Amino acid sequence: MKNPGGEKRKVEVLEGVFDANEMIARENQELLQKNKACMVNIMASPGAGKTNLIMRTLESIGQRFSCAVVEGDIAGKVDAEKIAGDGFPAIQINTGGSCHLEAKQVKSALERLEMDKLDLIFVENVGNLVCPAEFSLGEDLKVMILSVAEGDDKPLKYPLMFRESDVLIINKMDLLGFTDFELEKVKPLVRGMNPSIRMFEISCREGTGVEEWAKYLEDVITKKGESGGA
Ligand SMILES: Nc1nc2c(ncn2[C@@H]2O[C@H](COP(=O)(O)OP(=O)(O)O)[C@@H](O)[C@H]2O)c(=O)[nH]1
Ligand SMILES: [Mg+2]
Repeated sequence: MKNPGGEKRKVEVLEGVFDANEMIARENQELLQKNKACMVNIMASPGAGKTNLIMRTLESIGQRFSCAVVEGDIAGKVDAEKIAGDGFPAIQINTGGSCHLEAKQVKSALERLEMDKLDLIFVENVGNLVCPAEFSLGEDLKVMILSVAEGDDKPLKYPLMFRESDVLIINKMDLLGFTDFELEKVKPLVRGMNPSIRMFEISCREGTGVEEWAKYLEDVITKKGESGGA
């Protein structure tokens, strides 16, 4: 035996990482509840349309609700600059190589925002269909985007993300006819994996489907606003 106890120690370390994250995620939840603010975690592959979806949604509801965005990227601040350019508070987190956001990074971003004035905080997670699904941030809603250009086999390859999400946005519907993406195959497949998931078909490019999604989100924000609070 080359590494006695090695595997067990690795498992214990991993459990420790998840437990520590879970604890801070709960603190984030409490902070959000105290301020009656809603946090939405947007997860997808790089290029699926996370930033565009956030910007389109803010176009639709950003005047009625007070909104801010936390941007997670390995490096750079391109997305935060785009959001700030539209006049919304934006905080960039650089993970420096890590492929997902953790609750403690989001906590430090929330502490820099005027939480008592906010109704909605979008968190754009790092582009990745794997690890973001494993790290809770204390969010009210986990939203994943699958764009039709990525192919319709993704639920089979990345089942955890599809199982964990509350909402699936199928984006780039304007490109459907140029791809072999089979909508009628994907929807029942995802429904079978996650019976309660909400699905919206959207084109951020053309704006189609955005209103229906925005209406759904508006109801979630309003319910949170009417809940307990401080
Ligand atoms: N055709 C098309 N392109 C889109 C759509 N949504 C986003 N894009 C493009 O896809 C690219 C990546 O979008 P972005 O929002 O930056 O993706 P992110 O990396 O997930 O944040 C950009 O060139 C967008 O213009 C859409 O609905 N249709
Ligand atoms: Mg982006």
